Amino acid sequence: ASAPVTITVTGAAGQIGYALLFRIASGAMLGPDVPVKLNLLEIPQAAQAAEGTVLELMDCAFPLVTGLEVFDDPFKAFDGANIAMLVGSRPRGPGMERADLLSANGGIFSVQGKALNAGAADDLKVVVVGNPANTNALIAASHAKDIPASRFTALTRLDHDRALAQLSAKTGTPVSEIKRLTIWGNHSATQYPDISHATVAGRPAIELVDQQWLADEYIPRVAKRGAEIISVRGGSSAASAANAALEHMRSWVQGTSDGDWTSMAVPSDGSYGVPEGLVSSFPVTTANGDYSIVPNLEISEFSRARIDASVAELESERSAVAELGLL
Ligand code: NAX
Repeated sequence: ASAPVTITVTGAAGQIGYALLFRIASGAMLGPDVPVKLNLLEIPQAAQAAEGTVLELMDCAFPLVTGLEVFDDPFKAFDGANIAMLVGSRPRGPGMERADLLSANGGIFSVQGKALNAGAADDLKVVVVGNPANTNALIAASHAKDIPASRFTALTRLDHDRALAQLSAKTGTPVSEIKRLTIWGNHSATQYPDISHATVAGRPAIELVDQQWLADEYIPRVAKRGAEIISVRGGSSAASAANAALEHMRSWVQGTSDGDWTSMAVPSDGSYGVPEGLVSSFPVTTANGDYSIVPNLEISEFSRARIDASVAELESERSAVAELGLL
């Protein structure tokens, strides 16, 4: 058997944490042959609830689990981490301004960046789930000077999967036959779900749907799906978010399939006019534990305007956190 992979999950006592940990432990993320050591990070007030989750994880007697531990100190929790899934963050409370939200999360992600820098393994891979996910990833990366920024990614796979599901429903085609869909930009309502390169059962998606449906229904439905879930379920997306975080890591580790790609928010290398360093969602392929931004896609005027709008929002978040001294 291979050596155990150390996975640190933050916000372990939250609803996404609860939906995520059991599936990682079962082997759904890294496969049925890879033992896992799970480090659960929580704030002190929620550490006991995380201990409860550990009792339940024990009771599953998962054969792949070689270790289970709860921490309230990020430096201990990230020690030796190969994979870090940063789920815990500070939600926007009533009357909270964006600057308050950014600074509360800046406090969390700057410390976690330093802790990762101090002790994580050389092959570290990070996915930030906690919102504002893209900018939290930027903050964490900027406090981890010895770790390549490219290891810090943020989750837009849930948006990607929502976009697949909506296109599947509209065209009556199984998701397995839809390829090359892209989420661009920020994990927020400005994101751009792009079907212009997508194929549905081998045919160009844009030939199967009309422009009005695309602009007036599809794009806003995908971008505002989080709010729709809250209003229908009475709580924010949890199992679907956990699944997306798991699939993000699984793709990164195991690779995307030939002829297809996925969406990940990654530090820009300047591709597609996205300013270098911004953590923005792109179409990416993965192989051998590395990802690359899909090059040379043609960007229509329709797409350009939407990508630019979401990137402008990311730039304003970056300036706001820079002004707060968080970078
Ligand atoms: P919960 O409020 O259920 O859980 C969050 C947990 O994080 C709590 O147990 C809290 O104690 C813990 N926490 C807070 N600060 C921490 C710190 N410094 N270190 C360790 N743990 C800490 O939220 P949940 O529904 O699980 O959502 C978690 C985050 O995911 C939120 O920020 C949410 O906005 C974000 N989401 C991101 C999505 C994405 O696609 N990128 C989609 C789903 C979700 O909305």
